[in-house]
Amino acid sequence: MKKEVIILGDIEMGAGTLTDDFISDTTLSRLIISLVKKKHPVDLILNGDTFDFLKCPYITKQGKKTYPRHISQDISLGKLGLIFQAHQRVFDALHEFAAATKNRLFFTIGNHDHDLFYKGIQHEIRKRLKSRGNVYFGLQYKEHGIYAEHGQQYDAINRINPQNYAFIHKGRKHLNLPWVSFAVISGFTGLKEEHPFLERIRPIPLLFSVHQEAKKKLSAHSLRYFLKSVFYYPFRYFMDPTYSFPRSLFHEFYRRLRNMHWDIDGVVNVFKKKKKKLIQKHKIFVFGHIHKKYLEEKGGTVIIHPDTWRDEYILDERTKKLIPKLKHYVQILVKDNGELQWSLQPVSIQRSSWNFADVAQNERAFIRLAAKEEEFIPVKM
Ligand SMILES: [Mn+2]
Repeated sequence: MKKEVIILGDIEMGAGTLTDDFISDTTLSRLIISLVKKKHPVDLILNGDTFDFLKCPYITKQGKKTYPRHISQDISLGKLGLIFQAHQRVFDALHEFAAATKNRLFFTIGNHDHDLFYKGIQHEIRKRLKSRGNVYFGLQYKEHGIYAEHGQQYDAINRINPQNYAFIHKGRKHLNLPWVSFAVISGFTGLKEEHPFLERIRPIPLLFSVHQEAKKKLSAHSLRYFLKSVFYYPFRYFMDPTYSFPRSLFHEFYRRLRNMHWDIDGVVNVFKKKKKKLIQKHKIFVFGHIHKKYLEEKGGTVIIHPDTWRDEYILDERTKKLIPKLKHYVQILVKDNGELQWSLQPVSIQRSSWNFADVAQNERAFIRLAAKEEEFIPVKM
């Protein structure tokens, strides 16, 4: 065999606080270590949203927890330090993986880790992993007829601008995030701290149907933020680009607000329309972003979403029980003759199912319990 390619995404590592939903450090580091033992070269692609910089707090010099919307490289570096601390085992495993120069590690950039555009962030990650020139950052991975990217570019409201990943405001460089990302930072991190567990539950419409209070709260919250973004912020903060509202997306946001539509729209159909040429040149396509398992095979081409590595649950409509999602990765063997053999591999985790009613009563207790079941040690909260 020439090479093995492993693709997984949406790990969303944060600072280990209430806004961090990644707790599967044991399972993920075990998987990475299993790759270290392989004799052949391995390309490991962490396919976007590897880090959740968006919901990761920044601790000021005075020790205060904040969620700033003006994200200079120093702010990003501060957050990265917290993420390294909270998820040491994952970075230790990645370091072991990258210690063999036959292996290569790719971070594709997603909407939650836009900060990876900063050269200083790339440098710190390479330093932490003691890279031997085999750690890469970019928007896509395309080799051996395999194409992987996060997928936010086919989602109108989360689309980023790679040519202008940052802007200058008051003489300093800050990340140029999509409007939704600024809304998450300023409008929703507080709500996430209040309801840290509810946000891990899918499908969202079913969640709202059994928890009217959460629906009302989110609805009121979003409406307020939306109205301010259109009628107030652009005037109050006229010179500040983080407050500019994309007029072209007004109808889209309005529609979503009216329908309480919080799921991410599928990216596959938009990709197919926009990238016809690219599709002809590759055989296997892997995306993230939507946090749903998806598989489509047709005429020798396959499109795969391996789902998320966040701690997420499916609410069972009949029993009202929360079923923990499995984790998945895409494994592709590149044979000596260039032939590709792919599979979508599930990774089982030992987890309990809980009654939704119990969880909703005491979200923080169940956040702690979930962490305990996966041997993850949260930061004091
Ligand atoms: Mn994403």
